Amino acid sequence: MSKLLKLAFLFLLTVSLTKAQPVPGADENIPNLITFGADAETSWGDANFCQIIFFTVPKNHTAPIYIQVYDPDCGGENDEIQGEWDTETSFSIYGGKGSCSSKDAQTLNLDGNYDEGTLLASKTFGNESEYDGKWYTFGPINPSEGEYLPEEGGHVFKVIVEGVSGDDGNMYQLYMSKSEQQQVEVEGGYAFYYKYTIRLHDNPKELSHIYPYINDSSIVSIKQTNFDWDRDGWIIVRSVATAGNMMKISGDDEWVSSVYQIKQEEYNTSLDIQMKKHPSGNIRNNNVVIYFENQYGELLKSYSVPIGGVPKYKGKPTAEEL
Ligand SMILES: [Ca+2]
Ligand SMILES: [Ca+2]
Ligand SMILES: [Ca+2]
Ligand SMILES: [Ca+2]
Repeated sequence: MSKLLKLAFLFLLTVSLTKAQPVPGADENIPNLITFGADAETSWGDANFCQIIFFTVPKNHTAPIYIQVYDPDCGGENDEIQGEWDTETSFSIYGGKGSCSSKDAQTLNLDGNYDEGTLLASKTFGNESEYDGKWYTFGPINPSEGEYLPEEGGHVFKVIVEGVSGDDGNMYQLYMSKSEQQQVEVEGGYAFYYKYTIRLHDNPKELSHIYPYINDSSIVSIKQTNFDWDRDGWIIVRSVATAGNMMKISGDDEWVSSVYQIKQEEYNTSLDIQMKKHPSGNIRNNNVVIYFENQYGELLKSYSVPIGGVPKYKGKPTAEEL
């Protein structure tokens, strides 16, 4: 990233971030994250039984923070049973040098040193009614225990969610809070990720979004890849320069990719990747994986709140667009 773009990025962060700490975020309108136990079938929608989410605390925030998980258990409400409840899921929080800058933490699978850094807190949950439909709080955590990354404007924490055993789907939400008991935003804090494994809405009227950020003027194209979409509707890219272009969607237990050419106006803006369900509403409990790469095969960051705000198309639709 050029120095100018970095400055613009930090400026956009400070002016645009509100409601930035629930994951999934309010603007994403995604019901839940999901991670299956390691013995699950991939055809149920989770390709590799892990999820990694990053949280940034701005440099000027020095009071303790908390990482909270809604419905961390796998059982009762909010979760997907296969046979009987027998799934264990671990939630682990890392900080310190290398935890977030490590290339292995920015890849798709739990390979190499993905867990580099200092383990600050970890807990494994099974089918435990005590945590069913409730928030669990990790912390207090001192912001300085995160990895300081100037390009992110503060200290960054890594949360690794891993389906240790069993075959059920654990649905949950994450939150970075400045309160131990409640969900209270850390002003200027935000969350990002390189890959999302999520549950889509059942209601076809709901429109979900993901907001990858085009941070670098050397990006000429992005490749989106999705898994197990079950041909459920459409994935559409919208931006300041594109009224709406289709991206390919996958079938059952299948990976599919398509390429989108980046336009100059899109540098230093977010793309709005819209996930529109098929209007029949026949496809329920749909779990999917999605990620984005630049032309060098590097994964792009998506932010739970779009950097610079939700992009608004500024031109007239042309023939090839929707
Ligand atoms: Ca089971
Ligand atoms: Ca539950
Ligand atoms: Ca759960
Ligand atoms: Ca699916």
